[in-house]
Amino acid sequence: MYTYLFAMIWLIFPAIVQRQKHTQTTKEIEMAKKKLTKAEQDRAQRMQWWHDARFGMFIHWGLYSQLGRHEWVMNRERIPLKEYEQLADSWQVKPRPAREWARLAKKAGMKYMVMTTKHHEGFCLWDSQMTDYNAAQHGPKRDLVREYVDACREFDLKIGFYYSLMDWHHPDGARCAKDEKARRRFLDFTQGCVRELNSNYGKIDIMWYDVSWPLSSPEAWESRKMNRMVRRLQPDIIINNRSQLPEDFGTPEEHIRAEDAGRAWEACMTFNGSWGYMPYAPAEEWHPTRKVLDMVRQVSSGGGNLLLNIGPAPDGSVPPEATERLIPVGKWLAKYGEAVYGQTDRTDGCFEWGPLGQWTRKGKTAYLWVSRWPGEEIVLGGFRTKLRSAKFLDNGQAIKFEQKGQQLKLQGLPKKNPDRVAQIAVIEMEFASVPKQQLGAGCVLLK
Ligand code: H79
Repeated sequence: MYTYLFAMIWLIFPAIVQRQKHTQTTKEIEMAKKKLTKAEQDRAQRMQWWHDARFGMFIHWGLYSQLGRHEWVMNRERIPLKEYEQLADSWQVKPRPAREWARLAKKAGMKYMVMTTKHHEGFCLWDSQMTDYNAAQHGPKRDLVREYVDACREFDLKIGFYYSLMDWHHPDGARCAKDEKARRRFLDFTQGCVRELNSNYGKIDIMWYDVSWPLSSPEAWESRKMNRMVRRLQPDIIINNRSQLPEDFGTPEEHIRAEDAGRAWEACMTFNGSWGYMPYAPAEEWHPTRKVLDMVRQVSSGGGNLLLNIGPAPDGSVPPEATERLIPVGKWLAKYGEAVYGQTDRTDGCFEWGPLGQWTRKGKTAYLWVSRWPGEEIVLGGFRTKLRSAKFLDNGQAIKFEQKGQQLKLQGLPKKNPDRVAQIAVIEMEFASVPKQQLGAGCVLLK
């Protein structure tokens, strides 16, 4: 009997040890995979403020603003270059409009700004040595980038520079694709502009390249070299993905879709369908406050950012439609910002779609954004996780709840949506672990 037992242990023990060894090594491999490389750690550190910030203001302002028919007006209407160039001298700008933008951005709960230093039209808003087609030489006779940078600093907003690689004014902007000498000249111009922007204005936080037509590779653009220079001049800068290199973050445009997990992203959105000033857009085309807040929610629940655009009038003033909608956005964020700012986790795989509102999440804490208030009771189906507590996010008032089987009922609620700013009240719910809701299609879940 004992011999038999001994023999069994003798046989089984090494197998257990072996097995443990095996699981340890797989674990170790996984740990190693998860361990960030030095470069990834640096990036995570550099981008911490940006992730926490969540919400920024995009500014599209240039010669095209005078026409008010979209920033692509030169191309869309085939305006001859000589005729378009005259807009440089007719451009009149009021004193320091950037302060207005920055004040509004701050009030709206935005934490950073990105301004077009040069759009596709090729007109430079700064005092450039690379070309005299710039705001210091013509029309305004001022360095508008300097004013913008000063305003950002005054209102404690991080500073981003938009720079269009595509250039409709530079004589080599198109022929660089076909003529090697033209390409060399155009790259020297491009790199010279980018060097000036990153050398002359103190600390810059974001470099936001746009359209890289007509060259079709990062090699042709010398993007690696250019971005190495940018990082040498601005060690903490965050660079977008539009110089044909992935760099620090992705830039979905006019739609909100999360990038693959682990990849930072920022959705850039127009307010009314045009980036440049568009006085012809009817009021209905401007995103209402609730829509802006929904965009903020969408990016938060996907771990991304929102860069919402304003196209100022030619003199630099903010269109009243933007102010009217953004002031309540800021008021709302002042009440419910905790559901937005800071490290939010992705909600995919946690929650299902719901008719009364959607979610954001931080770890085990879920925020239900109730945009359709049903009255004194809210019923949520399919939760597999135990709810520990529920309360109103703005005033901390506790909410009674009952969780039985497949139903979670929030009870004793007010009859009407308690949020007076945008009719979107946020309920904070703390679960025992990361929440999991599963509903399937009918009353049965097919596994
Ligand atoms: O600045 C705003 C827009 O004017 C700009 N990006 C935002 C932030 C933008 N311009 N164009 N696009 C976005 C769409 C891209 C069009 C292009 Fe093409 C496709 C450029 C290059 C390939 C078609 C072919 C138009 C030019 C060449």
